[in-house]
Amino acid sequence: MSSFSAFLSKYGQGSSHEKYLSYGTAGFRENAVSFPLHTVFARMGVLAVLRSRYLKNNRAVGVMITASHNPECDNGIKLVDGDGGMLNQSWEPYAERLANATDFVAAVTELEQELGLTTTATAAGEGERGVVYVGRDTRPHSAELSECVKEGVEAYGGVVVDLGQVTTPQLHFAVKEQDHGEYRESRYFETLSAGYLALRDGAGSSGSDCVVVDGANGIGALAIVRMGEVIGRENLLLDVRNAVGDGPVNEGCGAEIVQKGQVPPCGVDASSDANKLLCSLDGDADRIVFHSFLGACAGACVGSDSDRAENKWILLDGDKIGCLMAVVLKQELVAAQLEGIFSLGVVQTAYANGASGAYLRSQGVPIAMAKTGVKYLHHVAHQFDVGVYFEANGHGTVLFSEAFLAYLKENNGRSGDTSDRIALALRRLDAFTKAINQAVGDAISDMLVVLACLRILDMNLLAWHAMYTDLPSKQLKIPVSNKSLITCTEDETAALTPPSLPIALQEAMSTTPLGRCFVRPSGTEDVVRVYAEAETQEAADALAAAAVAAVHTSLSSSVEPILSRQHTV
Ligand code: G16
Repeated sequence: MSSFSAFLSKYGQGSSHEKYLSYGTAGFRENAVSFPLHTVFARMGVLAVLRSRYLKNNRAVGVMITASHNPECDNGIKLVDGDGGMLNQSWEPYAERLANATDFVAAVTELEQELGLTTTATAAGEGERGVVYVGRDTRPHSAELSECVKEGVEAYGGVVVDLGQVTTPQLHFAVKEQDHGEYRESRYFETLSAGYLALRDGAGSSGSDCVVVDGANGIGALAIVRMGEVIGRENLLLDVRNAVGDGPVNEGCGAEIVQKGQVPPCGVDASSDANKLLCSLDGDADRIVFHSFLGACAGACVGSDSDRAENKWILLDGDKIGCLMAVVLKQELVAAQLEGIFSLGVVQTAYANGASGAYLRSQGVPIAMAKTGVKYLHHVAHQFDVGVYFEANGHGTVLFSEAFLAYLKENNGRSGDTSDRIALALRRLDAFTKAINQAVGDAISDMLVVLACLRILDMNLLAWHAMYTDLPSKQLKIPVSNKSLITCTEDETAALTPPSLPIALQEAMSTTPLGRCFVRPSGTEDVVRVYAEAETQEAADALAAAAVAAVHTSLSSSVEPILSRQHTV
């Protein structure tokens, strides 16, 4: 589409929808069949050009078409900022403004003026036009919606770099790495694979790491096969289940149902896959959890004989991944004699199992808290030189400060005055910074780093699982039409409204040994999420049920007065 006026006649000036679209936990998400997403996506193409032009020097930004962990019928948009991170939060209201505008031209003109972008994009010269990297997942509607975004970019005078089908973290990585020249798809695979091989170099026995991967029927299944080819079967043996075409994205498989439902995905088998390291990605491969069926084993085992006889299934979630990485990083910081010079910390959310926090404290690793959403954790992790952040759902990464990276650059490889162990630790820390995707949580990168960490600690998956024992927990979601009636404290550990809700939750917790629960409105689905943990599984289940009842009661008694405060278009 060549002109902005043609764009306007195709997509219209006014709003295409009744509902007010909010920029949620990770962008806009709706049912792609029943909601008119095309206009919103085209408008986000325009917004992306504005952001890129605002950042100057043709700093590219990214647009990802995906609804990530949601069912296949949903689609959504994630905006990637010029540094490769999530869109700066100060721009979320601008995205909402354009998505919901009833007079789109007026809204764009107003925004241009507010941002001081005096030349209109269509009249801007080379170097000022704005560049947008566009990626998409494998959902059936993603290709068409991606065209809408591209039309918005081009009609508004921007330049599209179409990455095609990529994982969300691949897009983030490409945007972050744009200083290295033109986009080259292979750079992602080369960088991460080299980091992984360097990190595991000389650690543990030689030979391949073996993993069964549940690809959630999504894009991650394609990308991980490619990563396996680059790394080579002599180093990494992948057995991919739930690949693209095996079923709808995330249906019966993937990280979301495995972690939240605490059940194995389809495509794996309790007896033929016993004792194997299994992992599940989500629909856009930005999160991962590990799991396994305990079976008869020759060496040291955890779990009782009966657990193994029954092929008991165990889950190693984002908390366990964060703890594993923190332990390795701490060990290597100590070995490099850098502890106390560079800070290390872990960022968690209210969903973190209480046992993981206790474990980290016992290891002397400081913990910081953030509200749900990697955009919040990422921000908090910057307070450490080495900031590990993980949500229990498996979304996370490690960030390193500029000072720490500069120190590694100067000292890694220096010989003479460094002992072998110091030199090894510096090499490992340096390799860690390359194997991990510092732009965003990345299932494939996280998988490689976990495999290397297990080698470094000479730990099998059962020993990793035994690092600490999770408190029994239960997660549920309640479909509601009015989730905004529920509000929480900043850290999401306590409800604020409806007023009866915090009282009811407090009462339920007070009678439950080691009971902790909270509820919060989801930022990606029309549901209220419930989390409960307690001393026993029965108590956690009962506490979750009490929280569900409290949500229903409080909503039914407060609908009238609070509904009037809902957004209107
Ligand atoms: C997104 C966010 C995550 C968040 C998840 C669920 O993940 O990036 O940080 O934990 O949504 O959020 P909520 O509980 O608000 O629905 P993804 O993988 O779906 O993009």
